[in-house]
Amino acid sequence: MELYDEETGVEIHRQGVFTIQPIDPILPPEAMVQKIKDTVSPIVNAGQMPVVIGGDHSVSIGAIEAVNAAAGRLNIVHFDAHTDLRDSYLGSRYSHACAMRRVCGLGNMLQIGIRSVSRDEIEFLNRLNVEPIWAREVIEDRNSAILEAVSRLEPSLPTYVTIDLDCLDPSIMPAVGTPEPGGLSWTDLTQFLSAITRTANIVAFDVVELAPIPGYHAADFTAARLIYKFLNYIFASREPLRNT
Ligand SMILES: [Mn+2]
Repeated sequence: MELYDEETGVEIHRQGVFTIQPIDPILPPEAMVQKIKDTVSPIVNAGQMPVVIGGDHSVSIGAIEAVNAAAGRLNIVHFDAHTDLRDSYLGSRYSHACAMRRVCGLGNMLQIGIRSVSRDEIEFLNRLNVEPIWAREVIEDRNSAILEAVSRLEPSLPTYVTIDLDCLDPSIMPAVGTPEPGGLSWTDLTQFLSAITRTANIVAFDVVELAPIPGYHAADFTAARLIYKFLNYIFASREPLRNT
């Protein structure tokens, strides 16, 4: 992967990227949430930006709780085909299908790219009086969808972005557990991230749900490029670059 970003001119690795050891999965799910929270908290408290890579979308719960504990109320920007607002799924309240239900009380939730939802989830959204930015709205008119998203951020709040890779169309991101047709393009997603980065103070993000298909490396590469692209957007708007 090319480390120079052709769009921003940033080489984020010069700012320093440190990869910690993977967190071993443990049971039960509540204990895993706590373990992720305990891992992310010292990173936030040290003033660093955690980038959490899953795995199952439930990894976002502990990460968002850790950032909320340190930074208070958040904008929580959620890219996904699914709302993940079930109260429980297959017997667990910490399933990937419940990730946003567990954390939506920690801030101002904005969901983008949604195109698969249950009746219960719609009723829950109605009670919260919020509506997702649907995938079809992005595809019909990306620029107005971006303006809508930006207008719904609370500028004073630190911002956590969680990206379920199934927000992308399966034609470019088939390597997910629950693919849905009619998704975002690479340009849709990156233009949203660019606009959000210019509006809000991003303090952490995650990229989740990659389920690699053996022999199909395009999806893995896309996930890696997305992480670097987003980091480049974030840090392009901050410190001047060191050109050495
Ligand atoms: Mn999803």
